[in-house]
Amino acid sequence: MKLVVLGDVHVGKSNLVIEHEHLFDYNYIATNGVDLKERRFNLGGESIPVQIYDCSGQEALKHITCKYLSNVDSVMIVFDITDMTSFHSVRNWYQLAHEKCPTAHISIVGNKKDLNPHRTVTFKTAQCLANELGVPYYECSAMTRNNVNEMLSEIVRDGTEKQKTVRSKKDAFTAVRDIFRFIKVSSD
Ligand SMILES: Nc1nc2c(ncn2[C@@H]2O[C@H](COP(=O)(O)OP(=O)(O)OP(=O)(O)O)[C@@H](O)[C@H]2O)c(=O)[nH]1
Ligand SMILES: [Mg+2]
Repeated sequence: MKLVVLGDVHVGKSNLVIEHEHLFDYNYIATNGVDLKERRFNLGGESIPVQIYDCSGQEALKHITCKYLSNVDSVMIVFDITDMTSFHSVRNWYQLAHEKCPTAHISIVGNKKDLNPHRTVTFKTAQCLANELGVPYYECSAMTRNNVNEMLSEIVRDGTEKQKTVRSKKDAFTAVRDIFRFIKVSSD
């Protein structure tokens, strides 16, 4: 499964997708381009391999991100609940994802929940945007790991399910097209 992580700079994308708590970095190390991380998720006893494409939030590096937006199964759009500007960018990241990966499962994530007293984006505001875009909304903290693994497992599960539906629709379309081709050839 291919999962792409989008969102503005400094919202916590790289720290969100780390495998172990002790890897959390209090220092900010900007992602340069796109980092590929391989992780496995256990879903109902099955170990699912996931390639996580952790993208830079820098506007100047968006052209690099765009190169990785084909054959994507799932897109996570992250913002920082204490940073309204990063929330305002969610719509732009959504448009990019929707345009470049129309069949991908998309979700919105409000990170840095541990900074709740300083939040500037309410849960309700974020949930409203997610409802409008028809995608799920999650909140978590990459620092305390609150809701991170639960959320990632759910995103992997839903992304996998969606791809199964997309694939079976494609198969049905191909089968119907082949039948029509066969009928046409037979009647010629
Ligand atoms: N308090 C708090 N700080 C966090 C959390 N997640 C990340 N940070 C901090 O936020 C800063 C940015 O985190 P990164 O994970 O590097 O952000 P990014 O979105 O990958 O940034 P770019 O790679 O530049 O796009 C770092 O200093 C982290 O320590 C969180 O859940 N809570
Ligand atoms: Mg990063």
